[in-house]
Amino acid sequence: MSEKKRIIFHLDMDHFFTAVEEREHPEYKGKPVVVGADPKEGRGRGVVSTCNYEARKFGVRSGMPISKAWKLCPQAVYLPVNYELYVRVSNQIMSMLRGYADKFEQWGIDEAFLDVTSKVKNYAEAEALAHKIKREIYEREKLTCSIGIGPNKLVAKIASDFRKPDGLTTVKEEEAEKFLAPLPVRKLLWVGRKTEQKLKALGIKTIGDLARYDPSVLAETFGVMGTQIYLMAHGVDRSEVTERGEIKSISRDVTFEEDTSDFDFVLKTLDKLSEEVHKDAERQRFYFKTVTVRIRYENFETHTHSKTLPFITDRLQDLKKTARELAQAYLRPERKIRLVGVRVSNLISAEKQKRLI
Ligand code: TTP
Ligand code: MG
Repeated sequence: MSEKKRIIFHLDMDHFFTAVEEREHPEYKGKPVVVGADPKEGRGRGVVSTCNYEARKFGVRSGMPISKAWKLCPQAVYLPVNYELYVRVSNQIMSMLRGYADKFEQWGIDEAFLDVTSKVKNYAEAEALAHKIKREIYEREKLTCSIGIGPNKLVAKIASDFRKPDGLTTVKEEEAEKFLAPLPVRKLLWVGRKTEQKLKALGIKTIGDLARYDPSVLAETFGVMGTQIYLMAHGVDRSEVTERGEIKSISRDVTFEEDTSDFDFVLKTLDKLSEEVHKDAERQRFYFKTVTVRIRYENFETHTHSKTLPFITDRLQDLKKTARELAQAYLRPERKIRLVGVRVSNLISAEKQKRLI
């Protein structure tokens, strides 16, 4: 007997950071709102984290330099990122959602996959459940979301993005290929800008183009990923919804062979640790916000010192610079150092950050 076909939801909150801000400040309602770096009347550095749909009408987008956003829409309400608040709201939504799923997987701060296979008999019941969830989130949090329903994670994720805000899109297994065909290949998970350019060079722009392409050429050009994206273009994705123990931090430390007061050496070691931590974060596709340095003196007295940056970053230079700054206070000529360590925390999935303009 064949296994029961899966039914998967992907839920994505609408303009999440700004939606939370609007809820907290009803006076912003109807106005363009941008959350991100301080625009400093157009001279500000840093980027837009997100903006509401009113601001999007002016062309403002996530990841855009804040100075450009200011040029496009100087009349918007500009707000700093209140990350702690959004995480709190996110946690409440996620714990509510968990209860509706056989298997649950949070994906970044405002998205989640739910495997609801055993909870519903068919797609009609799945839609009713999705409406119920949307209503409940609205009643509890006064926030809207968009849900995609599909036979697997891939199709569900693309479906949730299809009609936004406050959308609900269902794509059954037999409809998947047709639904995907006209969409740009970029919509497939893991197709970044570079792959997109390479595919374009082969004349592949839409998912349909990719589905019709010779899979052996794709395998030659892109290796394993070539085969994967070919299957994805046909709406095939066997990956399971899996609860991931959220990774809270990434760290590295080193104990010196001999205790040292050569501070140039200590700082260079710190740089190296920063590079390793950065590489790990990059591999796991995390951005970070908090940097912590740990120093142990020869008598085992240990200190940690943290700094939370005013922005989310993935830049090595931000990490190195902050780690060096934090370490300065502990470099005292009379105290030899035994161990140094670097940690990044307050992690956010890079999936959220990658769509740069
Ligand atoms: P998204 O779900 O990608 O965006 P969104 O919720 O703001 O808008 P949409 O209605 O299109 O879903 O990201 C969720 C949050 O993650 C977003 O509110 C802010 C943050 N974020 C960044 O900090 N930087 C980014 O580049 C992106 C894309 C998101
Ligand atoms: Mg969202």
